[in-house]
Amino acid sequence: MSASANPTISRDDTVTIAIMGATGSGKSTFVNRASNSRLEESGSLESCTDNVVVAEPFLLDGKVVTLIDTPGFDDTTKTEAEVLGLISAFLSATYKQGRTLNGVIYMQNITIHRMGGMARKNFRLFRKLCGDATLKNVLIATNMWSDVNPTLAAQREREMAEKDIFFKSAIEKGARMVRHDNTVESAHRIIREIMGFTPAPLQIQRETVDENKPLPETDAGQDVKAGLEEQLTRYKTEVAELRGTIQELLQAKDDKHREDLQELREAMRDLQGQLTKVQAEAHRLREEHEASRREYEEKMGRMAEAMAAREAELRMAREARARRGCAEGRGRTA
Ligand SMILES: Nc1nc2c(ncn2[C@@H]2O[C@H](COP(=O)(O)OP(=O)(O)OP(=O)(O)O)[C@@H](O)[C@H]2O)c(=O)[nH]1
Ligand SMILES: [Mg+2]
Repeated sequence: MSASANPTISRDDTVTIAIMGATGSGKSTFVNRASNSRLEESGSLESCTDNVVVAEPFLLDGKVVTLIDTPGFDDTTKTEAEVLGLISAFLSATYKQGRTLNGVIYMQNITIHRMGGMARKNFRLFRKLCGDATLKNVLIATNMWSDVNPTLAAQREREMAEKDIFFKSAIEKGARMVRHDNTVESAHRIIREIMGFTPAPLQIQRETVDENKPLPETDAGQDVKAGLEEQLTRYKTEVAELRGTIQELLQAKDDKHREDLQELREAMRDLQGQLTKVQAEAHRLREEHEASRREYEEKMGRMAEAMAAREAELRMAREARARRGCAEGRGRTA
């Protein structure tokens, strides 16, 4: 028997799919539906999944399917740079172990009527992570259809597909939109579509592993870096302006400005707090990425090994079942 024909050692029967999308878009719910897992779902405005989480592998059409749940770049507890660090460390650790994703599902809530700044940024970073060449392996799964009037939802779906601000350009380059109605059948239908794709590395995997680029120099890393630099410039200008106003009021030595001064000083403290945060974030991305990358990659490497071990167990269980089935069949025909 050839290696590929032996289901206990074949890797051709492995399907790995990453689920990405904005926070609260329904990623963990999709994973739970599809794999019968119990990953935590969010019932509040706070983000829920703040790490990369590997779901229990499950069998679908004889294949071993593993879904990877991820945090959104707009996570409320982790910064964009941290989320990018986590996702890219997981993707490079698994790629180094010879695993290539069969596809990526980008979850999109159909009830949103505006592609706000955060949503746009989330999708832009997602695209930089994937790269144009891998968009053919991307399904944009719209969900929450039951929460909105069907005619309106269908209209939004069309808008999302046809407007530049949404997914038009990604669709032109190979991504496709599919509907998910929050049932197991719907989740499995989407996964079956992905099973037909040819696995391909994402851009971030090619950049960090094949080209050995540090994270801040990848396309996605540069995007995050540019965003931080923009924020830094804006905060610095605002601090300078506020300092000037405070100085003017102090020079006026007028008691009637005392309350204004108090408010301005508080605003200044807030602004300086924000500025310090952004500076720390920019520093982390610039200086500490190597250390955190190593740490993340070691952790993610262990996670990837555990994932492969669980898949092997599932294969063995499937084989044992098949052998039992054969023995029972022989028993019946004897
Ligand atoms: N009606 C409806 N609600 C959904 C669907 N998918 C998710 N939800 C609800 O949306 C909320 C957020 O879902 P999650 O699965 O936690 O979203 P997430 O993308 O994992 O969020 P983070 O972990 O914070 O990034 C939960 O209250 C879910 O019950 C869906 O298809 N239909
Ligand atoms: Mg989640």
